[in-house]
This record gives sequence, structure tokens and C-alpha cells, in this order.
Amino acid sequence: MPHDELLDLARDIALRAGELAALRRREGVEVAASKSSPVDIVTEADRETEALIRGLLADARPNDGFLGEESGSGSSSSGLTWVVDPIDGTVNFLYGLPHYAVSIAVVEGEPDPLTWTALAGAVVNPAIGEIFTATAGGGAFLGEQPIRVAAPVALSQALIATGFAYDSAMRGRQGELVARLLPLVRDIRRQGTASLDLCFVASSRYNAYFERTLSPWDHAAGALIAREAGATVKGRADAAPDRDFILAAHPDVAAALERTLDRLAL
Ligand code: LIP
Repeated sequence: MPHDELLDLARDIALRAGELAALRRREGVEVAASKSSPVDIVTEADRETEALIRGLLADARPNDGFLGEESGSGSSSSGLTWVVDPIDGTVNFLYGLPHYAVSIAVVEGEPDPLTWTALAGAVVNPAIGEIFTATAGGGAFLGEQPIRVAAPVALSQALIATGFAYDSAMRGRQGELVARLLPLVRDIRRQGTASLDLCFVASSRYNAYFERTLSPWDHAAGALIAREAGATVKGRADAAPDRDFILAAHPDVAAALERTLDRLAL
């Protein structure tokens, strides 16, 4: 498969970037700046890790584009763009929680999640040594093991993950929704790293995941991995996922959850 070469590059760079992030974590992490709100923070490790990834990609594939959380975008003459979150789960990383990830995807077409075609993706959690990967049409893997979305269950038996925005007013509305949803499902998990949340749907660790206000780099790789594992990954109605909404689950669970979220006035 031609995408295997792209995946090999994504995997190798994600593993090297993960080693750097884990090293910086062991050395100690401090907030370098805040972004959209006082709790939307960036560390020097975020910036350094993205610089490493961007440089390695430029060396290997100089004609490809780049879209990263910390250093913005670079144009593509090849039709491919690398979409990168150098440390997804930055708050977990800051606090030393072993649940953060390097997320690298390569997409074809405009770097717009509503229109791009993801070709390959890798999500590495260096804190526990797990790597999730996928290529378009090639299946999804945890390490060397194929992974699949969980078989459908009733919503009342579903373990559902979600996340919250950095904007306090939005977080309040999201919390109210979760309070209404919680009695209707098995349980809720909020672990703070969208790319891993999507990989956990892909590997049957969650029955479903939904969130609002994600950036393209949060879900570019994880959405491909979840889809290749048999999950539906969507935005509202039949749109592709975007900043407004993303939902990932077995198709039957996705339909039931979306109806319930609509009823609870998501
Ligand atoms: C995070 C996401 C997570 C969300 C957080 C934050 P970051 O990305 O992965 O799902 O709930 O609020 O957006 O900022 O750590 O790259």
C-alpha cells in the first residue's frame, strides 16, 4: 500500500517526538504562555516537540504542507499536508498525568477537516508506550495488534467519553449536558486528550466519544484510526467532524447517542 510509506514516516517521527516530550516531562514542565483562555496553556515542550516534528517532515517531504497547533501552517505543492498536535493533552502533560499524546496525520486535499482525505495517522502515548496507527483502507492497529470498535450496546450500557472547552461559559453548558446524560448511560469518562479518546473508541476501551470545540490537529489522526477500526466518526447530521462537533462510536451506538444528545439540547 502506498500509504504505508507515509505511515512509517508518521510513526517514526511520532515516536521520536514522544521520546523528547517524555524527556522534557522528566526534567520538569512549566507554562510558557496561555492562548485562548487562562487555562488554555502551552509549554516550551509543546513548541520544541512541534519544531522537531516540523523539521523532520520538511527534510523528508519538503513539498508537503504543514498544519500544527503551535507553529501554524505551511503551504503544500504536493497536495498532501501533515496535521500535527505535538502534545495533545497539554494540561495532563503539565500535571504529569500519564495520558497525553503526539498526534501526526497526513491528509490529501485542502487542510480542512470538512473536505480532506486522511491517508495515514499515528498517535503515540509516550508515558505508557502505546502507539495507535492506521492507513486509509489498511485497518487500525495498537502496536502490531489489529483493533476494532466495540460491538453495539444499548446507550444505558455505554461507557462514553467527552471533553470540555477552554472557554468557561462553554464549559458550563457542556457540564450541564453531561449532568443530563450521565443517568442515561453506563458512565462518563473525561480524560483530557481527544486523540487518545478517539483511539480508545477504536480499541473498544470506550463505546463512544463526543466533544465540541476541537481543533483539526486534535482529531486528524484519531478520527482515521477510529474509522479504520469500524467506527462512525462524524460531525452534525452527516457532515464531517469539525470544531462544532465530533462523535465517534459503532454506527448503531452513534445514531442512538446523537439522537439523545439532540434531545438533551447539545
Ligand atoms: C485538548 C483535547 C481535549 C480537550 C481539551 C484540549 P490540547 O487538546 O485533546 O480533548 O477536552 O480541552 O482541547 O489543548 O491539550 O492540545
